[in-house]
Amino acid sequence: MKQLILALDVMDGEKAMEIAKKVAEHVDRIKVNYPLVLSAGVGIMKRLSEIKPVIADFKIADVPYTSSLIARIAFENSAESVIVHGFVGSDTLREVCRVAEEFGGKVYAVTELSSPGGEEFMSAVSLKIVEKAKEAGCHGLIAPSTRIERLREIRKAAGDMEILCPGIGAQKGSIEAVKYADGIIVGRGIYASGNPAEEARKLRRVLKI
Ligand code: 3DU
Repeated sequence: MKQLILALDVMDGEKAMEIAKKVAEHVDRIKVNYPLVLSAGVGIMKRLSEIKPVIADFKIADVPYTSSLIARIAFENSAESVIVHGFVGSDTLREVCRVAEEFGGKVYAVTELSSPGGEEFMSAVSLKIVEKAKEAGCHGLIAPSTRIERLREIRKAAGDMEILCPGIGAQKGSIEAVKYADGIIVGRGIYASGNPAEEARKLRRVLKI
């Protein structure tokens, strides 16, 4: 079954916990990013991980050593997986995968951002990123639901790597993405709605079709 991942980009820890509990029965995993972790502290990951597995979307993009420290902090604080930028190249990708392996965790590499700017530089190299991410041992990829034609190409190159797609909802990505992806990542479409549980339930129903 296709996964539904909540991108919990709120900036208040208690609010995050409240939303996570409300939507828990409809989502598979919770993705945290800088807005929440920098506001609420890294400890929020452990609390959320008691509800659902946590993906640490720190879009790691540094030299291998610094990247390894960031990945380690994420896994030591209960992350189930981390997201790394793919453009960093093989050495950083390999190093983050090495740390993940120590913890039995997973690594997802960003291919091209779903925002319009993702096309300016990243689309030109995203298939190469797929290749490098695969060679480095990444478990999966992050690919855009906002450019289905690119997603289709990425799917072809990815083989059996898992693909997660952000962009549905606020960024106006297409739900057609579920044809090529293993899961969708939705933030504002759920947490910024009047009724997060209901929005998550509706998305879950779409994923089952
Ligand atoms: O646009 P939304 O509110 O549904 O949130 C999408 C989340 O996914 C957000 O955390 C963002 O940082 C992340 N993301 C993208 O939106 C696009 C990417 O290419 C990669 C990650």
